[in-house]
Amino acid sequence: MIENIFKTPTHTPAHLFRAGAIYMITASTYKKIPHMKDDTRKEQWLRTFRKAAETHAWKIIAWVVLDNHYHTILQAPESSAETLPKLVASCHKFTARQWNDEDNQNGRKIWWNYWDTCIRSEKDYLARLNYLHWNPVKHGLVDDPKNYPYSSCHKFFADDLEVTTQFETDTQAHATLEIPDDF
Ligand code: NI
Repeated sequence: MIENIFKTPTHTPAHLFRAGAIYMITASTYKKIPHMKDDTRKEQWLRTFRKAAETHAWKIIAWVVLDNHYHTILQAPESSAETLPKLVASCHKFTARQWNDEDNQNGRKIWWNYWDTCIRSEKDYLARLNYLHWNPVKHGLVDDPKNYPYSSCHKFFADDLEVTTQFETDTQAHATLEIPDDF
């Protein structure tokens, strides 16, 4: 189980939706190979991604990790969002090296592409947040997002019943989002 999930305020102030402040990232493994099938690998991804975010002063708002991809929502530092490629590259480089060492496969390509979208409204933010936490259901892993341990779902909604209700009833909005997710 992933413990020690940081807590974030669930009501993100509207002023955060200034240009370039909040991003959704999706990244997948090369050829959709399930390199993160093991719990340990999912934990390693989370630990590494957190470290990379911290290094570049980005704040992780929400995350979900599956066997061959992940989705996260991030807040850029006040200065600018230009360090995002560095953040992702750093996480991918470190995890690739670690997993290739473990599997004795030097130089193997682990990660494929990543996609980022700037979130510009609170409505879009909530729809994407719901999409992210419902992702294990979409991928057929669980019936209820709360039964999937590798996301920020639990802590995120732990003490905000209003948002939880919205979260559970807003699944229709997911259909209109254009998020690469054929994994
Ligand atoms: Ni997905």
